[in-house]
Amino acid sequence: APHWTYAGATGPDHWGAMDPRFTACGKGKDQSPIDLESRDAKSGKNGAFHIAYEKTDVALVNNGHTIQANVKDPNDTVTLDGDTYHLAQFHFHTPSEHTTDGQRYKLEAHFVNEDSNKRALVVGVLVREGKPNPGLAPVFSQLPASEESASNQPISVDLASVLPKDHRAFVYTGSLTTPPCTEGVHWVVLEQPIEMSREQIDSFARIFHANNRPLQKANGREIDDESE
Ligand code: BO1
Ligand code: ZN
Repeated sequence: APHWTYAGATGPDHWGAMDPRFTACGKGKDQSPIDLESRDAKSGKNGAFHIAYEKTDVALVNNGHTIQANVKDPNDTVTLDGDTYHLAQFHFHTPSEHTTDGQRYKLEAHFVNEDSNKRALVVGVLVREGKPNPGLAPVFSQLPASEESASNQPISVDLASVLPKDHRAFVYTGSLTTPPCTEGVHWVVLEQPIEMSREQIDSFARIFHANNRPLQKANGREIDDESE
């Protein structure tokens, strides 16, 4: 089977038909990303969450779809509804996949966490153009431009300094935004964007011109707006 892409005959409109394992991409009713509307905000429904990220070592890979930082440290966690999720990796999309009140951002970071049952919880962080981001500088100064070019050097990233201070978020149930588009993913999209410089954003956009899945139908899903 041909590999999936973000445009043309193997682009998002065709993912569902490309492989029987990808049917959710075409037929799923709880797909991501979606537009998040402030006026839909409700509180308390899903219970509070807590993000506990700290300084951690990562290894960068270019997997052809994004640049992914694989995390070794099991100490980075998110808790939601009394369940603990451990950070496995983070990666980026340009432009953003989620929008808030129709607004699309330059970049979106996805922090992918898993619990002991392999259920995924993704923390989405929206990025606008502004000041250089010192916390992400160690990653964005050495983005591997091709699938072969990654070095094996561990990179230290202070994730606590990367997240916005305000942890208010849209919490909803959706899917992986790439094949196999598996549903049942907890999404925690932080309302407050972070800033990165034009140079930092461009260094990613030069490698991946557009690696965002188009908006999906909300189909009446409840979006809860809450703080930790
Ligand atoms: S995303 O954050 O919705 N863009 C996203 C998309 C795909 C994955 C993760 C996040 N992929 C899956 C891998 C699994 C892995 C899981 C959690 O991520 O295919 O093998 O267990 O890391
Ligand atoms: Zn992603």
